[in-house]
Amino acid sequence: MEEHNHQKKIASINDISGFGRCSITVAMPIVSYMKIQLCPVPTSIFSNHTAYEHYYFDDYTDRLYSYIENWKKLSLKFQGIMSGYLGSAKQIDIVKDFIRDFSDKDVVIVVDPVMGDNGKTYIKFTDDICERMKLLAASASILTPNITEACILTGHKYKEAGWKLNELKEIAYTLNQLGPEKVVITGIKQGSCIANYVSVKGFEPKVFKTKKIERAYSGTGDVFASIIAADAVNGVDFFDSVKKASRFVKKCIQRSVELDIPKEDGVCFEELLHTLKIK
Ligand code: PXL
Repeated sequence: MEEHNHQKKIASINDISGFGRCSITVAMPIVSYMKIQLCPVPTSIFSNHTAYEHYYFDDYTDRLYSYIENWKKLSLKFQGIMSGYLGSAKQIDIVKDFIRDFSDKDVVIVVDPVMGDNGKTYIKFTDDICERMKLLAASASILTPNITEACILTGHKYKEAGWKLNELKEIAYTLNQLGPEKVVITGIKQGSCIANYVSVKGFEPKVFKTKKIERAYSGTGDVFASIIAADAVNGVDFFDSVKKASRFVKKCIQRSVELDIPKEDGVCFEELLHTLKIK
């Protein structure tokens, strides 16, 4: 039988949104640019993501078992597995099964526990889905929640701003204790800056700050997680990777503001992809 594992690959279990730059339409170009083949496991197909007033969506959950079965028959091996938007408890279980069936200790597992932003859950995210996301988070080697999602996962009360370092330390510690060796909490508002809090088991936590830009775009978490996943597979140091991903996201937001792109349309990373360092 032919061998299909001559190049590094990441399996991305996420939705396909045709418009609004998020999920697989973001992960695919970024991870490919970083010299890794991205293999999508599409959980649903959306005309555009759910932050728009209307959207069409086709749930792919029931077809995923046959889809994944064929990857087993091809004996595909992945160096990375990443998950993003999962709109039902069943999809979360499918990701857990995928991790069980396709990973060993060398496989990087990046879980972006997409559930909400700005203190609110996205439409469709019930308490049951959030509870199951906690179980999935436990399987991650790298977890990339925003501060809203970090609060949901730990039961901490959300606040807009005014986060103290010891509060963040406690939240990050709780997330590390769930399982993931590496945690980065994104989008923490601190005065005129946005901070990312990075916690790696056995190391002192670090905080990275970038200047806040007064427009919050959809899909920035997907850009961030894609760079983190590709870097991890490429062997880049986690702290360096967080710095690089935060700076890239900031530049994308700046360019999107210059082009007056509506915030739901996501950031125009295409304009800047050539500036992203691969290693
Ligand atoms: O970027 C997160 C995301 C991904 N996919 C879909 C979404 C959202 C956030 O709203 O609706 C379909």
